[in-house]
Amino acid sequence: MSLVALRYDDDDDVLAGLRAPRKQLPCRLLYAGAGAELFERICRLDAYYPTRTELALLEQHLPQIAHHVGPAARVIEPGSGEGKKTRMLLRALDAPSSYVPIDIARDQLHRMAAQLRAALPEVEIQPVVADYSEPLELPAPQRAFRRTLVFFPGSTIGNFEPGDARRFLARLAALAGGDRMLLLGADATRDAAALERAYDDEHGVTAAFNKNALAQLNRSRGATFELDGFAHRAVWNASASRVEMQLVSKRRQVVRVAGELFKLADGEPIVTEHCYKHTPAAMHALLATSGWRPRQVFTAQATPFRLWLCEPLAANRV
Ligand code: AVI
Repeated sequence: MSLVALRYDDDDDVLAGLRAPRKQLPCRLLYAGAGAELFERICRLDAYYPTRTELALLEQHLPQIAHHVGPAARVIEPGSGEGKKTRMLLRALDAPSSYVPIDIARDQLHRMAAQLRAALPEVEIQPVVADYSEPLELPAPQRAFRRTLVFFPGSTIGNFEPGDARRFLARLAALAGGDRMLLLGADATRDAAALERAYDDEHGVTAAFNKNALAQLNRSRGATFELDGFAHRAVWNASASRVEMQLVSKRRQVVRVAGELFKLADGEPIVTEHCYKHTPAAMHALLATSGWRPRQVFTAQATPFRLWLCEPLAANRV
């Protein structure tokens, strides 16, 4: 999920990113501390269309998806979040055997697992505290299952750089095994005005979310960022098919991070996140190079947001 191939050991990608000619920060900083709650607020904004579009798609198509997946599936979800979509999926599936949510946020994960156990006592819940963008092992299942469904909604695949996205989806294919399926939510919106509304909302929630990356560095790395010295900007880069979340320096300034000084020019951006918008052609190519192929694609009416239900690339269809 790092923006470019910077070293990702401990926090050194922070310093490497600030030393780069085009300054950047790892997008995980956005979600730290207050960031998780700010992101939940973004998801509730009218202007942020992906969440409600995907919820409507799930509402409409889950019966058909459940039919394809069949009974007694094990469900794996990297980055499980607050769990609304998960509950919809598990309720729609035919007697799912187990659910494995994978998330770095331990407290939120265990809270969500406890709620799910209460709501769906017949499903085995096996939470895994881990950074899902790194290699990981799954817990041994206690109950038999027929196939594994990987659930990766929310268009989070758009926050991976193209090479990272390919490696990640290939790793999920290996993790899920031979009899696997993938349900992936991905956005293909390329309307600059809609993207600007969604990523630079009038209520300033996305701006606060973006600046949380700096606040997090002030807390965790002894940084001296003055949040008022930066402006949130969301730039649609059509040729790269991505929204670039930036924090633009409002003046010439010097900041200290982990004891190192960094100079910023007036107007200089720090890139904090890329949000790629995958056209159908781009998604077909990404899937084909990572061990998957679409079985059925569900497209929203108002916006080109899609649910991609995928199976192994080499699957023999009858
Ligand atoms: C988590 N992810 C799918 C969001 C997106 O739309 O790329 C993150 C986000 N960044 C700003 N607003 C939302």
